[in-house]
Amino acid sequence: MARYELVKRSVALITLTNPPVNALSSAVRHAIAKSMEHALNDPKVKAVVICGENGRFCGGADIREFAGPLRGPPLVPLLDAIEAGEKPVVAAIEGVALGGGFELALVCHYRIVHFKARLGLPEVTLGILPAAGGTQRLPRLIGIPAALELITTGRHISAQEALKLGIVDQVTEQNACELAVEFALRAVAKPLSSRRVSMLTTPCPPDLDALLEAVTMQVKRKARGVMAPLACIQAVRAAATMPYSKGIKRESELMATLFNSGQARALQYCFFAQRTAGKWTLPSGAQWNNSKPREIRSAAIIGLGTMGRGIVVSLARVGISVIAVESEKKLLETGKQMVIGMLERDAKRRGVSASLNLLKFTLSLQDLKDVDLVIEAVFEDMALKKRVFQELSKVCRPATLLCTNTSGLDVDALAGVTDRPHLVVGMHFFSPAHVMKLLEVVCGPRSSSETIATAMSLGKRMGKVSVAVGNCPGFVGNRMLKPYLDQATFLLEEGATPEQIDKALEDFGFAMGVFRMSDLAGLDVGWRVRKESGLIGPDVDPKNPPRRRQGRRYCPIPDMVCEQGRFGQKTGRGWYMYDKPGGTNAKPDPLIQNLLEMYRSRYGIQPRNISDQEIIERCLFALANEGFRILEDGIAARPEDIDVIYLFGYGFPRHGGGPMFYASMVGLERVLERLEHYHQAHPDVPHLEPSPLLKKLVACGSPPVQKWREHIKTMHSHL
Ligand code: 3H9
Repeated sequence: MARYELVKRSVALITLTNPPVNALSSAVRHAIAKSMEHALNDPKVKAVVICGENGRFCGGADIREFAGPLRGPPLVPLLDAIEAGEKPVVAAIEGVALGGGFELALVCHYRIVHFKARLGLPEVTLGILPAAGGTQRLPRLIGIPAALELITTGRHISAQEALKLGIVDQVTEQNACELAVEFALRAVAKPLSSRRVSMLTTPCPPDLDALLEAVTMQVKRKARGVMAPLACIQAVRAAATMPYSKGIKRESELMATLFNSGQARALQYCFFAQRTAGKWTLPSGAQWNNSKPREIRSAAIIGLGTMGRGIVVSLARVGISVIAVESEKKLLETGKQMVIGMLERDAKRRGVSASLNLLKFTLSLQDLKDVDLVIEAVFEDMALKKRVFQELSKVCRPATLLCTNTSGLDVDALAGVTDRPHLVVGMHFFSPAHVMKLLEVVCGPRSSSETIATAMSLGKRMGKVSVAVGNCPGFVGNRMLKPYLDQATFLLEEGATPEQIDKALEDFGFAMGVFRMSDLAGLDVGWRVRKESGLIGPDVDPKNPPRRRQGRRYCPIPDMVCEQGRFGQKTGRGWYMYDKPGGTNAKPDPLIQNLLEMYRSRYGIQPRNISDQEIIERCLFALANEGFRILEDGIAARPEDIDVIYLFGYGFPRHGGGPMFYASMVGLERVLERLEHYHQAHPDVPHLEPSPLLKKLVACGSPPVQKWREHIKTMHSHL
């Protein structure tokens, strides 16, 4: 767990050896304590260097240990002892020094950093704070404003920025460890007192209270309802106003309030869920670690609408040559200008040069003969997509992968019109595609494991969080959205307003309430889908009661809104009104209020007061209930996959963990009881009927979310 060597006859080299990130597990802490004791007691040793194996200093405390009782030596006294020791200790930082790893570096008397290393205190992203002295030492070293910013955001910084901020002593392009040993030898004769960061006086700005207040407001605005950043601010205040010995106690008290909180559990769950999501597996036994992806050097995008443009940018900025195809000259020219502008802005922001030489724009599919992969992003129309896929089959070389960006159409039906169904897969990006991190990789029954591996690895290369899902209408994300949207509109019928529902959801932590989100996405898309699926229009049986379709409750209010030409932000009117078409400042619209009142009186609905609790329960439990059905149907392999999709694609608050984790936090028994209650009140809404899997899990004693898989695996998988 830590290797001890004597080098250059007088330097103790302690190497952390806990792959993959040298996390400070109890065994590692124990090994560091023993090694330090040995080094401090051995008269031959004049100085100490601490480094990490495999080019990684340390990724911090072992997060997996947080779930159990504390074992092994606690970190704070261990780190305090390193700092207080009479022999100089040098941290040789390569790869990462994060969280407890960074705190370990802060107690070393000197820090030498490789130029590619990243440092930071990301604890806040795990719902906790840097509780091994990080909140007390960093402000003493770099001042309150800079420390506050790093601690409350959890941002990783480069070696160069760390040098500029005064966190590290030297940045090197050489082997940091070798340089640190030389450095340590030179440090032997120097006094250590000024190098003990906990002994420094925190440089305190004159307007401390105003500064803390401003940061508090900023944090509350950005991360509504999130506890950890606020606790971080209080801990930093202690660093400014108390001696280290008291400040470290305050840090520990604040940590105690966070450590067992639901938010910390949710955020730590998200950390692991995100990493689990990449580990796809098929019933055939093919999986992420036994399927080799193909190398993709060139790609083509068909369609330069909003999605197509974003996909071109995502590919080009990771060095893939892209041919972009449009059907008309004017559309091609507009798309080209937009893509170039987006790439130039993106490159400027990242301080690199725009990779415009990788782009080619064309009107002809014939130009795609040699590309490695094609992503179709044309209008959401099955007949059109089939024509494109037939054409691609003829034009592209037999080995070219054919992918579709459809947001819900049948991927296998598209595969069926090609000459290579095994090379067809869905790559469902989210808008705007160059910004949104989520990618649903939709595996058709005939997609080969190599095809899936290639789409997943391409997603990773583009910086996406890729999740493999099965093929069904709407896949995972959009399939679950339907019951969620339905509940929101039923609540409107029953007496709520769009702003009341949005506020309840935003107070819960959603980036945007359901109606603001719909206005942003455009209301006409869903309207068209409802027309195509026969829910409205000439195919509807005239004998149908107006609030019932296809044997279930139906709310026609969204159709009435669209009939008035209100398509959301782009038309300046939707569920809200905006100052102008394309405006973003949503204001409640009295016309919508009127429409709702008229609607209720037409259908004899007596509006009632609806509580925020009912809004949250009906929207979120209906969402999770569909998630359980998706697990039963084998469309998602794990609850973690569903949660990751909602976290990265639909603005579900990270501190809620995602819909499935949230259901488990509330308690599956309670979710079941509430769904039964609401289904009894609304028997014509099948989505409120508790799913068999939910009932099964409750009957099995409501196991934690990580164990649900054991209850699902006997069921059919579409992956
Ligand atoms: C802390 O330090 C608290 C202290 O202040 C106070 C305590 C008193 N623990 O991300 P990757 C696993 S809180 C356990 O795919 P990359 C990870 O799950 C901690 N496991 O690699 C994965 O496992 P698997 C503050 C960890 O190269 C594998 O390592 N530190 C930890 O893309 C590879 O991870 C942080 O928040 C950990 N600390 O990125 C840093 N870290 O292979 C968290 C990773 O089974 N870590 N694993 O799926 C990271 O941000 C990234 O992992 C890192 C590497 C940037 C280090």
